[in-house]
Amino acid sequence: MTTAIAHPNIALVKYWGKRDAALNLPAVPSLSLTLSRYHTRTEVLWGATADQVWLDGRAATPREAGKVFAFLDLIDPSRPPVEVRSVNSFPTAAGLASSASAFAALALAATEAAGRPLPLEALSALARRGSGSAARSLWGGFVAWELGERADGADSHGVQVADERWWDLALVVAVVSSGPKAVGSSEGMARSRATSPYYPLWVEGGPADVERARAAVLARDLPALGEVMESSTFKMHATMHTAVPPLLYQAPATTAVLHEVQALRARGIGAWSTMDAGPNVKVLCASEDAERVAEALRPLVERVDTLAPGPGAHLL
Ligand code: 2P0
Repeated sequence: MTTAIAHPNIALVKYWGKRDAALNLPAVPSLSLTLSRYHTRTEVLWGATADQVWLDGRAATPREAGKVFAFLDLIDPSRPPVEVRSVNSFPTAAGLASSASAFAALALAATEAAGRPLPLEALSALARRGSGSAARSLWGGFVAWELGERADGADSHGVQVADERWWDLALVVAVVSSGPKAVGSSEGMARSRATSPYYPLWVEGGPADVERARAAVLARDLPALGEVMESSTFKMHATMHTAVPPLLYQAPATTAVLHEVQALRARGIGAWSTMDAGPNVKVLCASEDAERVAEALRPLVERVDTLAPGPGAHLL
């Protein structure tokens, strides 16, 4: 058994839209923060008695297993049977980027188990084929996912901007609902691209947002990072709301949290919101403000988790 651990990441500047769906090549660059504490732990036995996938202790559905086996075939098309056991320490499929840590951990464990280890950038490009956001979970801290120019996608991978020790920030996760989302990200992205009149503007603005975020991280300028993160979030959700039929990932409590974060800021606490393809809100703030932010959000939601910048994927 080869075991790898990877942590999810939350995009501060979002990936939403593909220029090539088969290769998972993004229409926009993105920039994320890898999280502490939450993780996926994946064990791979290369050369098992039969192909098997276990997720959180249960047999995977045929659809889930099919995605895993297609991914393993990318590593070696004439591979032996493989057994995969993967466990998440956090709720899956609720806009908490479980596919990012899942495919980052699988890419690392499976290439190692197959005796085909890869350098980090190639590993990131491989993880991207499983799920786009997984390209960013190979590194800790702040990670940009570059668009790349090559048709085969080999240069569309993560690049570390600053590691997890660079900046003492917190991400307070307000868990509105830990159930699975109604419309998966790939389908939602395709719908925004095909039907939202705002989608071209969204794509046009992506590179400048990543550059603003990169500069803010390097300058440790939290108001600048918070502002571009909120702007990217709401522009992405505008392409969701204006898709046909509309994609509404928010729940009523989501809006309550967004208002509370604005109220916190009006009281002088530096806190900024982001949302993904789900109802949960993640709030970026200085670690010294995290408890005050968490306290304000707790009455509004199911649960509040306070996370810090976390490390890259690693083998055990
Ligand atoms: C992100 N999301 O940048 C964006 C923001 C959701 C909203 O990446 O289709 O599971 O597997 O490439 O990576 C979630 O989408 O999508 C995602 P696929 P993925 O984090």
